[in-house]
Amino acid sequence: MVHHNNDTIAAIATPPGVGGIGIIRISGPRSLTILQTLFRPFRPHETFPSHRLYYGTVNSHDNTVLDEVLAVYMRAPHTYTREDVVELQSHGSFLVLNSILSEVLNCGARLAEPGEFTKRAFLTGRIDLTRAEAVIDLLQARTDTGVQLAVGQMQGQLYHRIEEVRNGLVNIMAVLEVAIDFPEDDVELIDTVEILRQIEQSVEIPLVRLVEMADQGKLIREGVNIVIAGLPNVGKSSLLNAFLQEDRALVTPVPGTTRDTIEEMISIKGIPARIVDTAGIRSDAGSVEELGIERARRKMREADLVIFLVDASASLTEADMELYRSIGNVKRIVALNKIDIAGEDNAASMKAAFPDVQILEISAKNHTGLSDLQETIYNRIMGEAPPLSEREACAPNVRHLAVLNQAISGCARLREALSVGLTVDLIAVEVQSVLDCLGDVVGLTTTEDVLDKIFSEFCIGK
Ligand SMILES: Nc1nc2c(ncn2[C@@H]2O[C@H](COP(=O)(O)OP(=O)(O)OP(=O)(O)O)[C@@H](O)[C@H]2O)c(=O)[nH]1
Ligand SMILES: [Mg+2]
Repeated sequence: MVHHNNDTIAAIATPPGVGGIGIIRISGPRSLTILQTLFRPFRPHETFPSHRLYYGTVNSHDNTVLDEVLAVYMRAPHTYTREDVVELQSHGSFLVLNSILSEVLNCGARLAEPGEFTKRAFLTGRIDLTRAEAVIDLLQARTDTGVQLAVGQMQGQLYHRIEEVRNGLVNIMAVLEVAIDFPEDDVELIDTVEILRQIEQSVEIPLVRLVEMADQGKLIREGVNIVIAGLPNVGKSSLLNAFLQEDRALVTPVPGTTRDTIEEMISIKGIPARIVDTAGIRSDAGSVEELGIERARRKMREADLVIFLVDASASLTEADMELYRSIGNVKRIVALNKIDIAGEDNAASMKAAFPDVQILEISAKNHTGLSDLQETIYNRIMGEAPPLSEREACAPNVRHLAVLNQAISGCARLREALSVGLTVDLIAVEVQSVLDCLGDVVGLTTTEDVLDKIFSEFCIGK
């Protein structure tokens, strides 16, 4: 892929708002000239040796001091973009940053598009596409596990796995090409059985393993919706507060305390979960509560998992059971709350009312049974997905998954072509199509629109 960008881009790289420092980032051939034009080092320098920090001021074109800054010049190619890069670290005032940025733009830089620095790192070949995508995953990660996966991918975990498979295919291709170049020596040149074995061992099996890991990737990137549902006063808000370890929702002994839904993010063993506390559902509610109840029912239907709460210190009612049945097809866990004041017999008889579902005993008030509950939630969510093994973990995203699945179907066609004895050049076509899919994952053959879509998700300055 040829890199055409000869212009110099600039942007504020730190978030808007007040901060200790703010950074303006410049990349491209004019970076050094811009630095020399705007920056007045306190200790005069003839030149700016690369990768050093300089202290001075940034002055406007009429020589007004805009701020005291630290400046760094990083000469290509050892930079984020592989181009010349300058970073100006000013005080973290948005006004100051803006005035410095407009001077930089006056000196011939143009405002960077979202993700353009990272896009350049990709286009200049410093990183492949999976690593560029990992940068955005890292910025958007909502749990420590999300961060770990993003960092792993940024270091090439996914890239290397794909490269290994690609290399296997390239070797197969080499064998086929020999056979194509010397057709008179006939079919004996290709050992069909051996090639079939290689395709299975070094292509299909590793690709299927990657696809299996995509489920985890989806969970970790997108998270899940967990809804706490139940009759009024069973302790839903208390459970939300217990998860958050703070008094987020009002808790009172009066049924009907929560009128609206309350949503907060928590981490369930590394999976980001939006946990929703709902209005207790009952039939004789007032009109405001009625609206909350409608909303609660809707949330319940949209949930990935419902925690159905019952009050284990009271007796189970038909209203509990009716609500429970209305959960429909959504995954659920039943939690018997207030176990601290419930009689053992009562709890036991309640369990009998919920066959075929996991039932836990908890006290939201005393925070007992919560780690079991989290464990159960995690297992219900992960389902068949293999557990996350820290170092090995790799999490293909939705884009990778689609292309990997194409590659796997390509392998099936390839095996078919081999076993029915198609000509070597037709077999080679199938090998090439699988190779192209893998090239797509790492960005070798990815189309311009796909690239634009990926990088537009970034923020400006990244
Ligand atoms: N003993 C005991 N009391 C609890 C427990 N959990 C909640 N409670 C009490 O039950 C009452 C109702 O708790 P909430 O958390 O407000 O119940 P809710 O389900 O959110 O109620 P609504 O918002 O009205 O639907 C409060 O007095 C809580 O202190 C528990 O585990 N044990
Ligand atoms: Mg409540």
